[in-house]
Amino acid sequence: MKTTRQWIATGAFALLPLAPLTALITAPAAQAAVAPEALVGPVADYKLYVLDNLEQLVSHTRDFTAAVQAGDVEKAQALYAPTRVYYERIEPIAELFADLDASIDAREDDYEKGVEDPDFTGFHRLEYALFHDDSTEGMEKYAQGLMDDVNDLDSRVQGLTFPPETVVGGAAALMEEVAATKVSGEEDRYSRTDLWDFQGNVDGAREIFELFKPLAAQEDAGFVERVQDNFDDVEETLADYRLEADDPSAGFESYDRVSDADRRALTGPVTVLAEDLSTLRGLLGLN
Ligand SMILES: [Cu+2]
Repeated sequence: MKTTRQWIATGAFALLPLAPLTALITAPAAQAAVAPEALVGPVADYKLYVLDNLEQLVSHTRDFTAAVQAGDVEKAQALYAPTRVYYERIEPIAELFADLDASIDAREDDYEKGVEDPDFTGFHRLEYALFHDDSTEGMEKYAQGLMDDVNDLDSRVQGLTFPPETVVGGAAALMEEVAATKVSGEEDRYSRTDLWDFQGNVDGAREIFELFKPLAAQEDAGFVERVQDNFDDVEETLADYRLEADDPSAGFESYDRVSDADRRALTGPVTVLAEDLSTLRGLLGLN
């Protein structure tokens, strides 16, 4: 979920003394040699990735919301994080469906009356019920609403055109958001499943990078290598918190167990990654 508040946070991030970002703002990269037609393939492949994740999101949301409807608190709690991963992976392009991003993934802070606000819906409304209240009472309509929104999102994206600058820019913006706000643990404050979301966000941003990588490599091979190393660093840090090293489906430790020092350690490589990714648009001539 990207709100005005987060855009501001992202903007504030841009004020940090980050050399490549500043350089990008003040002196746009020389006209890149990448031909616009060359972007068609990667964008088409990215759309397939998004549609594939949406298919998974639909089926996992069906199970998750069914557990809520059935009043099975324990099952719904267990399905919460694994369901969200598919949404978090496509978050780089959330601005293409901002209304649904709000109803699916907004936080209570985005609403005047917080948790009590009738407009506060979606995953995080259910998270509050499941992990704060330990209950599904009164949640039937929110479960149904989430399922409807996810179905709506799935059908809407089928017919959507993905502007390449939105896709490439989205990867950088999402990593900035992770470093600037998500590391604080604001996203999953009741379930403490933040690391699942981080991994989803990193997966989604990396997919974009990988698809545009051959084009970027033609412009700047050193850049590509650096970004790959950054991604590896972030993934290694996350891997330290996997419950089972060789079974990704086992998920992650509770975010409560990640110390302040470790949260800071995570911010470092994510920040560098965001900084570097923010120059990818310019490199591809998309500014
Ligand atoms: Cu999110």
